[in-house]
Amino acid sequence: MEAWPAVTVPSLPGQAPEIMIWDTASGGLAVASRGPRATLYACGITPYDATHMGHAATYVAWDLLVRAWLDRGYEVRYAQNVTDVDDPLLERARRDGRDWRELASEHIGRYRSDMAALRVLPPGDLVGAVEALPEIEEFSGVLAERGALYDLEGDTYFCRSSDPAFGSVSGLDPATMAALCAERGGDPGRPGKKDPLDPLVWQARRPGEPFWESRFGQGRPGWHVECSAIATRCLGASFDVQAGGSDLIFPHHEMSASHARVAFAGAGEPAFARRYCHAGMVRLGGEKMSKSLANLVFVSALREDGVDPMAIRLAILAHHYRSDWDWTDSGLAEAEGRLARWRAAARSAGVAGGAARDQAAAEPVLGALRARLADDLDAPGALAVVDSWADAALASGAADGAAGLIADAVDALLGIALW
Ligand code: 5CA
Ligand code: ZN
Repeated sequence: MEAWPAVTVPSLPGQAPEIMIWDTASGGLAVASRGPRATLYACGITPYDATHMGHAATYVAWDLLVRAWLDRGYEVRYAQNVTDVDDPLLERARRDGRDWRELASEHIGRYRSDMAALRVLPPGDLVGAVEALPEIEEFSGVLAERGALYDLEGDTYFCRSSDPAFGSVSGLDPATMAALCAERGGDPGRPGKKDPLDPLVWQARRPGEPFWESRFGQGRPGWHVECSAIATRCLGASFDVQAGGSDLIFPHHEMSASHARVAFAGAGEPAFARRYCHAGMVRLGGEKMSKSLANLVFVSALREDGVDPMAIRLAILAHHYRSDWDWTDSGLAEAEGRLARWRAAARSAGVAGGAARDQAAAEPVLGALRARLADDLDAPGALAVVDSWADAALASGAADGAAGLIADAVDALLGIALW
C-alpha cells in the first residue's frame, strides 16, 4: 500500500560516526548496520484506532535511526507492515457495527497524515497483511515442508521445538514466556497443543469473520508469521534491525524470528534480524497508553487543537527512546517553549534564507549532535546540544555565521523544521 510523502532531508558536510544501538537479544550496544546498505523492519500499526503518542514515539525513534544512517551515507531500505486483519480490528469493527476494511482504511489514512505531519520519513515498503497473503502462505508453506507445523482442529500451529535457538531474542524463562503469551494474544492453555508456547500460523475460518482460501484451508494468517514473511520478502532472509515497542519483545519478535530461522535454516547467515531494538512504553497517568485501556492521547486530536507537530515531536525527543515515560501537558508545554527558543535563535541569527553556513563555526555543534545520536539515539543529549547553541545565540544577539547549517542539522538529524 502507499506510504506517505517524504520530506526533503538536507545533506550536511562530513559524515556521522558509526551508529551504535542497544540490542535486546545480546543485551548490549551493537553497531546498528555495517552498511553501505542499512536495512530496517519496524512492526507497523494495527489500524483499529487513531495513532496515539505511544505509536508516534516508537516511529519517531526509528526515524532517528534512519536519519542517522542517511547522514552516515548509507542507502536505507526500510519496510513496515500494517496488521490490517487481526482479532482486535475485527472486534472493534463488530463493536461499532462497521465494516472492518473501512475501519482499517480510515485509521491507515489518519496514521499516514500523522506521520507526515511529524516529519517521519516513510518506509520504502508499507505492506498490509491482506495484500501480502500470497507471500505469507508461501512462507508458511516452507515451514510446513520443514515439518515445523501441525494441525489442531483445523488450526495450524508452529512447533517452537523445531527451532533450537528459540528464546534467543527475549532471553526469558518459560514461565514468563507463558504468562506473556496469555496476555498478548497467545493461547498457552489450549488443550492439544504440543507446547503451550506454540503460536498459530494459520487460523481456521471462524463464523462471521473474513477468510481466505489457502493450502491450510479457509482462514487467515497468524500475527507473527505475517511479520516474518513481509520482513524477509522485502529485506531478504537477514537484515540489520527489527524494531518495535518493548511490548513486542515476547512473543511477537521471538516468534517472528523463530519462524524465519526455521524457514531459512542452512541458508548461510543466521536468519532474520542482526539486532532487535525496542522502544519504551509511553504512559498516561502511570499506565501504558493502549487502545485496549483507552487512555489515549491522539496525535490527530492534538493537531486538530492547533498544536504544532514539531512541538509534539520535540516532546517525544525529550525522552530517551528506551525509557518508559508519561505523556503530560507540562511536557508538551516545555516542548513548545523549546521550539519557540530554537526558532527565535535561528531567526535572530538571520538564517531565514539559510545563508549562514560557516562550516568551521558549525562543526562543534554538528559533531556533538552526531555523537549524541550515534550513541544509542540519545535524543535528550542531542536536544541539550541544540539548547546550548540556541541560548548562546540568543544571549549574544550577534549574527551567527553557522546558524543556517545548524538549522539544517536539526532538520536532517532530528526531523525538526525551524522555519
Ligand atoms: N501491528 C502490530 C505489530 S506487527 C502492533 O503491535 N500494532 S500496534 O498498533 O499495537 O502498535 C504499533 C507499534 O506501537 C508497536 O511497535 C508497538 O510496540 C508500539 N506501541 C504500542 N503502544 C505503545 C506505547 N504505549 N508506547 C510506546 N509504543 C507503543
Ligand atoms: Zn510485527
